Amino acid sequence: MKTARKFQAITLFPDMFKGIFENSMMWKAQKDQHVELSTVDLREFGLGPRRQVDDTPYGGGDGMLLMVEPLWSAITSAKEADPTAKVLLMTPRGQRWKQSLAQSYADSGQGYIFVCGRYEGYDERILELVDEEISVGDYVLTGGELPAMTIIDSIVRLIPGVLGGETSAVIESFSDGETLEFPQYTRPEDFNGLKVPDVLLSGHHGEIAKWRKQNSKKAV
Ligand code: 4GY
Repeated sequence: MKTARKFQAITLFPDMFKGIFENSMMWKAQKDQHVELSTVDLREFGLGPRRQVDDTPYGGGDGMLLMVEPLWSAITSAKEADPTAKVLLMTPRGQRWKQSLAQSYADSGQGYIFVCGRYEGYDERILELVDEEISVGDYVLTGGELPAMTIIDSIVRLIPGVLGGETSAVIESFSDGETLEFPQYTRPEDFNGLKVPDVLLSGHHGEIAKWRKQNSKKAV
């Protein structure tokens, strides 16, 4: 029996992942034992009766930082569940996520632990436990949850057997790393005067392929 790869998200807001982990693709990927998606509630590793996870920065400055101890315990706990998992920190300082990375993470067969920060940042010492720092773009969000969900979604759909139809890898575009999708149309042929390009109705497969190539957006 195949054992599912574990994707664990460490977060103060586990409920944010519910709708994502339960969408149809994610649900099927889990049912078919490709992945096991779970959250680790950082609050459970907080300090003292108040389960404190944040504190003010040494040297002064605005806002609060996630403390090293609760994060360290949460990551250690996630690692116990999956000792070979790679630890990924969601941060605008990280390497920019892109399709080729999604592809290699999908191919790796690895488990992953997504560390989702809040407040003004992390105590830097947490980097001792981090394998990769990843950014989804040059903007600052209120937390790492949306980046983690974005990354998980982009990986899971590339795991062989997950998407279903399977033609998509061919149609799709970004997979060669150079092009985005070409324009596509479905019925009707004429919507209030907005027409489908003739070549797509022509049945000339060579011409269609050429048109699609010419009309693909180049990735930057
Ligand atoms: N952009 N790419 C991002 C982000 C939120 C304060 C550190 C991003 O990946 N993560 O904006 N994360 C911040 C919130 C703590 C992470």
